[in-house]
This record gives sequence, structure tokens and C-alpha cells, in this order.
Amino acid sequence: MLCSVTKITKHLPQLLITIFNFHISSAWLQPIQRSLCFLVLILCFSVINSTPTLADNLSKDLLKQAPTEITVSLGNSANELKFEPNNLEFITGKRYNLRLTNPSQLKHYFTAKDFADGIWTQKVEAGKVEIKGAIHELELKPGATAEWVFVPLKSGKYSLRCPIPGHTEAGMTGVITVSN
Ligand SMILES: [Cu+2]
Repeated sequence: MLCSVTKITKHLPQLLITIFNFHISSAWLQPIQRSLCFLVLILCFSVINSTPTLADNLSKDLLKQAPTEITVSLGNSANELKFEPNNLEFITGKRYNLRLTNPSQLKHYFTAKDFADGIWTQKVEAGKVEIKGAIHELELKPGATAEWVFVPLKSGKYSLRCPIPGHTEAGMTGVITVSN
């Protein structure tokens, strides 16, 4: 499709010049010539408009990928203030399902704003609710679980933390590495 659009677009000026320069002796043929030009233009615009955008193609391809499952525990049953594991690694362009669980008796956050800015979030599922669009941080109440389905887009080293007073200080931090 893209190929034919490129071809038509490339040859469009030439095509129009050919139609305009076509020698027409009879005056009654001129309206036909005009309609022909108009038709060519309409055809080109409709072809261009029906071409799926790059973003559409990208998301369709990504949705075909089975997500890599990664589970991170926010705290544990002994109420230790840490992420388990606290070192997460992702690759750009791959689809992930990050399962977050909170087996502790305390509320925790999964906060990694710079990381979240560099990913494409497909959805976050928690309970019977599915949230679409950009997500920046998640709060998990005791016993809660959530699934964050996303594709990392930007490589880098990002910090992860739980900003509840005392938790970051106690070591509830982590590092997220996204590589190409
Ligand atoms: Cu916490």
C-alpha cells in the first residue's frame, strides 16, 4: 500500500502535466479533461488518507508479541521495606507484563516517573478495572495485585522507589535498566 502511494505521489506532478498538455482540439472535450484531473487528485488523496499511520502499524505489531512476564513484590509478608527483585531489566521494543504484588500489611507505591515517561503503556489491570493511557505511579494496598502491560521505548537507567515516608530511607528502592 505504502509503495503504491509513494509511486502515485512521486509521479503526480508528471501525471497532471501530461493530462493538462494533452492536445485537445474540440472544445467539448475540455470539461472531460478537467474532470480527469479532478478524479486523479481525488484518487490520490483517498489513497493517502486510507494508509494506516506508522503508530497504528506499530501498535498492531506490538500487540501480536506475547508479553514477557515479570513479577515484582512490593514489601513481603515479614513487612520488610524492599522491592523483590529490586533490579529490573527491560529491552526497548519488547512487550512486558509487569505483575506487581503487595503481600505485606502496609501500603506501598511503585514510583519510577522517568521510566514511566519512556514507555508506551498498553494498559494497567487491577481487580476488574482496566486502565488505558499513560501511567506514572501505582499505589498498592495490602494484598493488592496489578498488571502493567507496556513497551519500553527509551533506553536508560532509572530509579525506582516507594515514596511513603520512611520507606525510601529504609531501602525500598530499586534500579530499572532499559537497554536497546
Ligand atoms: Cu512502601
